[in-house]
Amino acid sequence: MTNRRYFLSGAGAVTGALAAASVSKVAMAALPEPVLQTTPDTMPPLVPPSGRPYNPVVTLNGWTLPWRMNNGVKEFHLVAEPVVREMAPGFKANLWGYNGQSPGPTIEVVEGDRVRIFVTNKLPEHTSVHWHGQRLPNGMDGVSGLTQPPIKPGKTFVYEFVARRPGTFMYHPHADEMTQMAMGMMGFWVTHPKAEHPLIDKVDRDFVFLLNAYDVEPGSATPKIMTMLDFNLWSWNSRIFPGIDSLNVRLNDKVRIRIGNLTMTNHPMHLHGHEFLVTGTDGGPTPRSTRHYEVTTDVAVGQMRQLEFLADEEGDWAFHCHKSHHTMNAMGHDVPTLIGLDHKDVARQITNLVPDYMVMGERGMADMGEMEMPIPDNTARMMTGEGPFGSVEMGGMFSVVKVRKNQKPGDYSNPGWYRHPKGTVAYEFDGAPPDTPRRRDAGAAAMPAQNMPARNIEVQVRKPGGGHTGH
Ligand SMILES: [Cu+2]
Repeated sequence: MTNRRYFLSGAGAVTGALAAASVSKVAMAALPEPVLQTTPDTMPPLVPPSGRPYNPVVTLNGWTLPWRMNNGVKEFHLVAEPVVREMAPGFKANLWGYNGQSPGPTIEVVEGDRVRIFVTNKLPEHTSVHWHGQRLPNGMDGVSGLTQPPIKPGKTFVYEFVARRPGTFMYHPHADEMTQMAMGMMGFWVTHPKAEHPLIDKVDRDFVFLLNAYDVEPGSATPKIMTMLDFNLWSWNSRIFPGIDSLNVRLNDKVRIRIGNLTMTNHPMHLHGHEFLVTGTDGGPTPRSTRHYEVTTDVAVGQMRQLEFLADEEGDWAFHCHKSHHTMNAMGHDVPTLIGLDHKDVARQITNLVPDYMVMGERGMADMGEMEMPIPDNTARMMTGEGPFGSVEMGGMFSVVKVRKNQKPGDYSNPGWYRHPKGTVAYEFDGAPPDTPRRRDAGAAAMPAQNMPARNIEVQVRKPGGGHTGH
């Protein structure tokens, strides 16, 4: 928490805060001091210092925005600005975000809270903030041109509404969206229930993150904003594996993971070793009768999903998007499949022309995890991550849920690699390969093969010849 600055208590009251209107200089002086975050580390949960109590969430590689109470109103200050985000160790990207990071800080409130959010625009172009999924007055919905004028560079607007329903939400601009979301402007929002809720269970750990994607050419640092589908960095909270922190929990903890998708494609999220329930969607908590156990659930574009499970199996459990190209980092996409090809001849010929030529992929792509290949500066490795048994050969949307008996309640620190009990790890068989019995009779017993056709048949294809006959 050392990198956080908190609002000074007793800061001047904001008077005459105009909803969705720019604020005068006098009012600006009374704005809540913007709180900035300088590291991409996962910050501890922000235990609410004021207002109704709740069990705070933990933002993966992110943080929660502090607020100040002003006559019963929770006041936040978001600053839209260019940021440098370390997406993985050794790889920094020039993004746009809020309060020093992309994504912006998580906003956490309680059902029924009146919330006032000051948004200061330090971008080179206008912006707005849409509070994705919220019930609110139409003029607070943040659609530039439709429900408000855009927030010009240097201006501050005020949004004010009551957080009417509990659930999982997001925020993002609704002005030049293509650019601003491709550059990383987005954030998470959680509204906790104000009392015990029949459909919202208490959990021990509550993690949140956004799915986002960038197209940054290897060796450069700024995303290409025109990319529609062919992104090369698939990230959680603008981090890529192995830069994504693990989700560290205590054995038998009830765990909730809230996910929002602000990419241009869907992501089937897959958890190893446990089954989870989808307890919440865009519209709030799901009716219990609709819940069923899953190990993968799809999060479509623009959707939010809440997964819940009992972490009752110790270990290091992979948690990732199941689209295999989304667990890889930047690399040219035009690499042909070369498995089984013998390149020796080709390689020799090419090496005569291009001395540095290197063949990739003739035994699959796994070599890429360990290969000491020269890559441009400021480039994330394609697939990497050093595990206790070697390279994990992953990138992108991948992390690990670490379940430990000795993890203390409320301790989110990384416990290190799991120590497997003796005899519980897959091992190399060093005897003679056993003879696998196989059935030799075609079709086996259930349905004997008919052996048809009995003789070779010559297929004659007659192509339409001559001109059309004009039918
Ligand atoms: Cu995916």
